[in-house]
Amino acid sequence: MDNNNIEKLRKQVKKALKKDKMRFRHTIGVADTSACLAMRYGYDMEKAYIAGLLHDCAKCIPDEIKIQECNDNNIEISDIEYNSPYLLHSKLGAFYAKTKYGITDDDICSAITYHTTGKPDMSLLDKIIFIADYIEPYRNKAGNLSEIRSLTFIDIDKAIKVVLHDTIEYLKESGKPIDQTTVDTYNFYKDLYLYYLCKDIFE
Ligand code: DGI
Ligand code: FE
Ligand code: FE
Repeated sequence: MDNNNIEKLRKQVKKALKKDKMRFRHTIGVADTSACLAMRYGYDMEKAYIAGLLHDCAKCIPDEIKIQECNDNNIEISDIEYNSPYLLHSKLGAFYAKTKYGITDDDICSAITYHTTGKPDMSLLDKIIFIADYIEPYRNKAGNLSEIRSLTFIDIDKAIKVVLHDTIEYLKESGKPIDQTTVDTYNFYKDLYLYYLCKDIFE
């Protein structure tokens, strides 16, 4: 890895997240976990580490500024995002990765954009960041964490299905609006075996 570049990004993110000390600790947890998953699934470790480092870089921006920054930079805001502006930290984070952190790699920007809701048929890096965000060592609130952690290293797609299932249940219980992308992602990973079956039939 280019350790000088990583160190530069690490310091910059630490500053951006200084309002919330736990957030930087989480960020390092996600970067480390993403690197481990890159080793497991044969992905570029440096790209995974950088995406992990930057995934929440817009998390500490106040909600009204998030909305303003999205409006100023032609980043579309859905009704659900207006109601739950914290969701915007993903899209805005990808924008900051490009504009403030000098990231030109589309795979990294995509993984940041979709790290909260996921999306159907994610790239390997999208999946690594999505799941690393949920299982990194400092996370301790969600249920089934130890099962999901070991499942992630056996079958990342199945682990993603479980995470989405549990997230949707949590959102329902807490009465929060559910983004259509979250639902679409769950349906995709729930029926993944059908997708592969049909792919084989039509190819
Ligand atoms: O930023 P983090 O806290 O590290 O993690 P994250 O970006 O995955 O955000 C987690 C929160 O996002 C968690 O409380 C669940 C919530 N979330 C995920 N999908 C949706 C959602 N919230 C709403 N309202 N709707 C969604 O579809
Ligand atoms: Fe996040
Ligand atoms: Fe996160």
